[in-house]
Amino acid sequence: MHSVSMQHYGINRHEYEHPPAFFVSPDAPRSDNGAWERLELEHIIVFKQIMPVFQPIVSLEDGIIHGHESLSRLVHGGRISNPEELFDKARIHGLTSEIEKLCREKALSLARDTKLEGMIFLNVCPALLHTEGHRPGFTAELLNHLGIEHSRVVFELTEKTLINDYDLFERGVAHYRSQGYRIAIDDLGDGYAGLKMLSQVVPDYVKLARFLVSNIDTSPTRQALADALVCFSKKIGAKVIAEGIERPEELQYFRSIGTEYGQGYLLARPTSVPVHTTSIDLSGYYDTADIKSGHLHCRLSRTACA
Ligand SMILES: [Ca+2]
Repeated sequence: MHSVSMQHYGINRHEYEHPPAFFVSPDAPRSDNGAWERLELEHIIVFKQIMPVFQPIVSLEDGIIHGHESLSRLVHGGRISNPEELFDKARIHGLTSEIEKLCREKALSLARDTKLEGMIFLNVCPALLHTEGHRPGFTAELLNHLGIEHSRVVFELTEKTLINDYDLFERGVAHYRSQGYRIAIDDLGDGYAGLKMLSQVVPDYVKLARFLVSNIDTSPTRQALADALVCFSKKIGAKVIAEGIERPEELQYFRSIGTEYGQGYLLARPTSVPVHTTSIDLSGYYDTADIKSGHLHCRLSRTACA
């Protein structure tokens, strides 16, 4: 794979600082899609056309902001319209490592520039932990350069690509851990590999998949599954984050079973300029009856987990 850089494409400083929007003619033949996709990806990489946004991760006990997950938005104006598609196409074209490095560089630089406080959660594809071309120490160099402590960084591992070699995967995680980073299992409940990861890598955090969180108050089945996962996580010493909380009932339910943290539109939307507040007021979401039933449920959970 050749390197994708400004020099490689003969781009001058002005073009780099004022990047043109990426344009694909509607008349471009569909059979050329692969070539256009590659060009589009290279355009994003060369002009660094990713905008990071941060979404707070909040304590469900007292509303204190524990940290932020960094998410990536595309600003290049091309056909690739969302981050999921971006990573799918990058994998097809062998550019996953370049795209992930770009997202990481942009996120950490913005975190430093905006004086973001607390933990910084970064998404990483586990397959990349041992992918050729992903230079070990890249993040360490970047963090040292930006003056951000390693212990503030949490890598969220998800199964965007199948993990074929678990020994290599475990060595990759051990390597990250030895450098002081924290580990989270992302989207737990979305696929069987998440459970396998959980059994092999004792994570610092577990993030419950959105489908488990959505409308949990109306589904005894999802409640049973969430209760079991929260209970299991407590046993192995991992903190649980319920992602995608959009309704007060969801917030109330997860608080009632002793879930440490929540994330979602109800609490705060992702934004490129973090709000400099240390906590979010949750008092409007709990009434006395909820707290009573919450405590009861919490006691039962804790007894079951003891
Ligand atoms: Ca994530």
